Amino acid sequence: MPLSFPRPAIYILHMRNIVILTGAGISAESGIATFRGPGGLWEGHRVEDVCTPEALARDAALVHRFYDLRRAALETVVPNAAHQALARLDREWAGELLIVTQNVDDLHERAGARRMLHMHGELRSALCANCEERRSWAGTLPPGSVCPACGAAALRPDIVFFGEMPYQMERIEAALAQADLFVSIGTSGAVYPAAGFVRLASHYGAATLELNLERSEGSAWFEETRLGPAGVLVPAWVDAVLG
Ligand code: BJW
Repeated sequence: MPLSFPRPAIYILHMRNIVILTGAGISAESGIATFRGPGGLWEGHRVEDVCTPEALARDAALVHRFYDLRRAALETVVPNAAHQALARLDREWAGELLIVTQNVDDLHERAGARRMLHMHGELRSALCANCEERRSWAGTLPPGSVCPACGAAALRPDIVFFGEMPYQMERIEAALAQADLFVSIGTSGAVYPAAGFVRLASHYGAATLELNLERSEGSAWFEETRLGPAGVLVPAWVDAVLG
């Protein structure tokens, strides 16, 4: 179980390995809708209509169109202060750092973050359902698009649907096992395996911090929770860490 009180600030002086998990909340102030709650991305779409392998098989046109629209919408948004702050942390933090994002937008990398990965896929990537090759993709991706690697008409959005295995789980779990600090930013803690990272990190001895607009489903597992918009909380936290 987590400690009852936050560890003293001196702990920051001794930490070297940081793992950060980000969710839709970090991109909310850039104008990208979150998934759950009022005005959520799926308010007009039932999640099971757009985000399962079964839905893709049933109505590929609907699913591809949904992701085409979201890929196009990336052109209209820019990274916010929270993305910029994490990119600064990436540049200036001399210890180990891994930013694991559940987001399929590219705002972390556009802000300049490099030590990061997308565990739920990327809007600007296509996946071949036949040979599993992933490739950068711009513009629309109509159903039946041909994979340049294997020639099959099997390209689909490179999105991890419910029931599919998220990317790079071994690398994430290895980083969590080494982490001195695990920070979760703007995620509801409703979707596994990401929702379980806090317990894994705690189990291996990491301090745990949640930055969110409101308490997440897994809030009780964190040693410390700070509530507020990511655009305010994240730059303040990064300033404190870089001291
Ligand atoms: C702010 C803010 C601001 C707002 N500042 N904060 C029963 C029990 C347990 C698990 C399962 C179960 N049945 C099935 C499962 C597994 C399933 C699962 O978790 N289901 C749950 C619904 C229960 N998971 C899976 O299937 C995953 N695969 C899997 O488990 O494989 C097997 C496996 C086994 C063992 C090890 C490893 C794997 C795959 C999950 C794929 C998720 N894909 C999606 C879709 C992406 C494509 C798309 O974009 O359309 O990923 S679902 C969606 O949810 C998306 C997100 O990445 C993910 C998480 O959402 P997120 O980011 O937390 O957003 P929200 O909207 O939920 O929350 C926003 C938060 O921001 C809120 O907290 C706000 O307060 C906050 N916020 N504004 C700061 N300004």
